[in-house]
Amino acid sequence: MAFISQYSLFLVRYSFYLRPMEQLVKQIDNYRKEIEAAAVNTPEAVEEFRIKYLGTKGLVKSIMGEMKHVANENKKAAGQLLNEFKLFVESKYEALKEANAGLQAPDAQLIDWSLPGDPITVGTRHPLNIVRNQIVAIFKRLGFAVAEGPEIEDDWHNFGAMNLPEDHPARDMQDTFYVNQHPSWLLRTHTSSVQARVMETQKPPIRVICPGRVYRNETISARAHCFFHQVEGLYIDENVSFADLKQTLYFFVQEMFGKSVKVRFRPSYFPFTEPSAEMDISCLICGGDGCNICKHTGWVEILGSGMVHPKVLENFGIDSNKYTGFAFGMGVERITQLKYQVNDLRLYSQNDVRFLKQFTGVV
Ligand code: 2U9
Repeated sequence: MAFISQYSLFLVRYSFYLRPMEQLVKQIDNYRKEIEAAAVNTPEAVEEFRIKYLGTKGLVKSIMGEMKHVANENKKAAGQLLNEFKLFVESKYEALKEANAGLQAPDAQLIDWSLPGDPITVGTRHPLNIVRNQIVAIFKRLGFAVAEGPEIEDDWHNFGAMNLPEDHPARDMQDTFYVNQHPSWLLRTHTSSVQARVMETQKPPIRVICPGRVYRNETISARAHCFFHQVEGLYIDENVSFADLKQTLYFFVQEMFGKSVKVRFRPSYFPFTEPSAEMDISCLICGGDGCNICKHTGWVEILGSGMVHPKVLENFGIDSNKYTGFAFGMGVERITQLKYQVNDLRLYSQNDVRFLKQFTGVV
C-alpha cells in the first residue's frame, strides 16, 4: 500500500502535473520585462542574447516544452501566448543585431585596412622540368607521342636489345647500378629501354619521345652526376632517311634556341645506330666567334643521333628491309645548361632556393 501511494504521488508531481495558465502568463510577462531591460550594445552581447534566448538550449525552446503541462482546454491559448513570445524574442534579436551591426570590437578598429596583404609565396617549376616540357612540346608538334617506362630495367631492354655486346664497358659494374638481389636488374642507363618496350608492343609507324631519369655510376662533380635526365626519340616507318633526321633535329634546335642558331653533324659511333652522328650548335654565348663556353671552337655539342641499327629493328621482329628509322638522345641538363648558363650539375639536385627562385615565373 505504502508503495502504491508513493507511486501515485510521483505521477501527480511529474506526469500529471498541470501548469496553471495564470502562472504561465505571469512568467512570460516577467521574461518580456527582463528582455526589454537587457543591456545589449556590442556584437558579442547580441550573440550572447541569441544563445541565451533563441539557442538550442535557450529559454524559448525550454518554455515551449511547457506546453505538455498545460491542460487540454488551455492549450490553444497557451500556444498563442508562447508563439507571440517567441516572435517577440526573435524581433527583439533582429533589432539588436541591426543596431549593433556597424559596431566593431575595439581591437578591430586598430586594424589598418589600407596596408598591403601578406604576399602569397608561389613556387617555381624546376628548370629541368621547364626545359623537358619545352622539348616535349616541340616534338609533339611534329607528331611525336610521349612514352614512359620503368627506371628499374632488365638487362635485355637496357643493353641486349640495344645491340650492346656482353663485354661492352657500359655494362660494367663500374658504370651501371645493378640490383643486388636480382643481378640481371639494373637502374636504366638511358631511356632507350622505353623505346625498346614501345617496339615490343607497337608496329611501325612508330614516332615517340621518351623523357625520363637515368642512372650511371659516376663520381658526383660539377660535370658528372649519378643520375641525370634524357629525352630520347625514335621514328620508324618506311622510307625514313638521314635527311628526315637532320631536318627534324634542325627544326628542334631552331624552336628551342632561335632561328639564328646554326647546326653541324659530326660522325660518331653508338652500338644502336648506324650511321651515327653527334650534333653541335653554334655557341649561344659568342655566336660562333669563340669563347670560354665553346672552348674557342664556336660550337657546342647538344645531342647524339643516328639511323636505327638493323639488328635493333630485327630484335623486335621489324623487317629492316622494309622499315628504317632514326633515333636521337639528349641530356636535359645539357640543354638547360646551354639555355640558362647553369655551369654546375649539382645545382639541379641541391634544392637551393637561391638557385630555384631564379626560375620564378618561367612556365
Ligand atoms: C632505339 C634505337 C636507338 C638513341 C640514341 C643517342 C644517339 C645519344 C646520348 C646523348 C647525350 C645520351 O644523354 S646522353 O648522354 N644519346 O647519343 N641516343 S641515338 O638511340 C636509340 C634509341 C632507341 C630503339
